[in-house]
Order: sequence, then C-alpha cells, then structure tokens
Amino acid sequence: MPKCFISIGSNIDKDKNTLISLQELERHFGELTVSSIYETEPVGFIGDSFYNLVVGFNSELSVKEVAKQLRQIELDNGRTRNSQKFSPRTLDLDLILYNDVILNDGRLQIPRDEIERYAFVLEPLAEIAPNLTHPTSHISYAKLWEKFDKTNLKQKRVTPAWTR
Ligand code: PH2
Ligand code: MG
Repeated sequence: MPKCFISIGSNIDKDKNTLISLQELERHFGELTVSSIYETEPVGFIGDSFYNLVVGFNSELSVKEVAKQLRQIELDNGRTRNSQKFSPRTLDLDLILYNDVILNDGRLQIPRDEIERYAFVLEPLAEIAPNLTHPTSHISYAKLWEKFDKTNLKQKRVTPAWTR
C-alpha cells in the first residue's frame, strides 16, 4: 500500500487544532505514525509560534484523493483559503510524500520542496522515517537532517498536556 506523509502546521489555537487534526487524520486514514510535536518560530512572517509535526500512514487512496481529503479536513476546522502563503493558519495539512511519486502539476507538488528547505518539516520527518530516502536526491532523511544548517534554528520538541 502506498505510504503517505503529511506535514501538519498550526499557529492559531494550535493545541486544539493539532489535536483535532490527529483525530481527523486517524478517522480518515486509519493507523498513524506520529512524530514529536515541535514548537517552531514562524518562517517568512512575524507572528505566534507554530506546532509542527509529521504523520505517516498507508492508504489505498490515490494522491489526488488523499489531497482532497486533507483540504476537507482543513476547511472543516476553520481554515480560510488565504492566498498568502506566509500568514497565520488554524490548520495546514500538506501531503509531502506519496511513496516515491514525483508530481508537479501546479496544484500538487510531491515531494514538497519544503522537506529539504524547512527544519519544521525535515526534523519531524527524519524522526519517524530516518532510513527512507528522498525520491529525487536519494538521500535518507536522517542524512538530510544531519547535513541541514542548524545555525539560528528556532524549534524545540514539546509535550503539550493533551499528549500525556
Ligand atoms: N508554514 C508556512 C509558512 N511558515 N512557519 C512555521 N514555523 N511552520 C509552518 O508550518 C509554516 C511556517 C506556510 O505553510
Ligand atoms: Mg504549509
């Protein structure tokens, strides 16, 4: 079964929205592999800190169907489609990997370039899938994270009360 990885981000009501996103993802897709939660400084704008994490699951659904369900979960949880990429968000669910599929059709980009660009995606991904290799660079996520420039890194693992 194809293996999917989703990057989760929230910086509005982040405790509530992160918890709901995990419940909803499990309801839609079944058993999840869940990374630690990272509290991260917003990248690209000034504002409240985010919770970021990555989850993995197996699904028989197509790439497009998975992406569609993610959009629906976002909308159900108060996400308004703001054209601004760098703005606060209640819940952002990005399909970052679908097996080794490489796709770029203007709407969907897989693998998302954010994997290699942003610590808030790469560190949680490397935590749950260290030995998996990136579909185009063929480098493992553990290695990519090891090589990542961590100067000025502004994120830390946290354990919100609802995870305990
Ligand atoms: N998402 C963005 C822009 N900036 N910064 C952090 N820390 N975490 C995010 O998830 C994030 C961001 C666009 O989706
Ligand atoms: Mg995003």
